[in-house]
Amino acid sequence: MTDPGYGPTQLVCPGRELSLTRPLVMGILNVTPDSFSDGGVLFNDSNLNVDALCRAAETMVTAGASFLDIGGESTRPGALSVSEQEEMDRVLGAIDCIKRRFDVEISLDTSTPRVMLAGAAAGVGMINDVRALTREGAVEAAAKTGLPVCLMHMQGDPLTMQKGPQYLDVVLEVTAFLEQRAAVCNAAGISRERLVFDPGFGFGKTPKHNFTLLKRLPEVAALGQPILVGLSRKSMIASVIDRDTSQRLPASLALAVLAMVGGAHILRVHDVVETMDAVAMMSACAEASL
Ligand code: 7PM
Repeated sequence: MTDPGYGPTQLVCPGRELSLTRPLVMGILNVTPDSFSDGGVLFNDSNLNVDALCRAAETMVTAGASFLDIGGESTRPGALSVSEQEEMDRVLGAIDCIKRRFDVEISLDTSTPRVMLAGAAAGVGMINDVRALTREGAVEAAAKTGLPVCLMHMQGDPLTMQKGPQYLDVVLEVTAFLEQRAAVCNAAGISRERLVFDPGFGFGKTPKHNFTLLKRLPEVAALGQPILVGLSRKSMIASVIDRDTSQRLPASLALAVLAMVGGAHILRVHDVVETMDAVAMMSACAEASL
């Protein structure tokens, strides 16, 4: 639970300081033709479906989302990487469409330096890199943007990460990786205040690894950075109960509450309306007077 008494209290985006005393919700707007849960509703036959994008964004912003996460390169296990220009075209159209209509922070889900720079110029509020700035030139590009950056742990790459992931201690290895990436960022001029840490649920982890990370999330939160978690509709749910992606809302809400109790500050979810209610219940409990 994010005790208001300690830990990070705010995240600074250009033109907005977001308070972290209550967990924040990040709505997922996957603009890839093959996003695993909404099956390319927002982007298909290489055209951005602007109406669908705006409707989804409107619902999420109205419900209280603090961020909308826009990603143009699928990170589905086995996904082939997309060309830089294709990724650029997908995300820039969506960023422009959102920026013109909504007052909400855009989180840009990319590992590509050129896309980071273009996204920053187009007004995104945070870089969300599932590869923790490990691509050539990514640290330098992120430093140049001046934006906050979410560093996520992934073992291997999307093509191979789920082929028998192994750890001696998944929590110790994830926290060591995040600290090591933070040190690289600091050396490149990205101050610690700009860094958000994410354990990367489902990215090179077995179900047991994922549940161990969730159970021991306080150890990740103890690093002192804002914690972002992506648990929504993920396959760790299907490893326990037989539900396809469209039937995973109750379990996703249960995982969101467990993550908040464990110290998560930002919840990356598909279902913003419902998750905001879980945040309200969590906050009512956390803020109850002694
Ligand atoms: C296929 C597999 C499609 C996995 C989509 C996914 C995270 C993220 C994603 C996360 C951060 C999904 C993922 N997951 N960014 N982007 N943390 N920071 O389930 O857990 O949305 S893509």
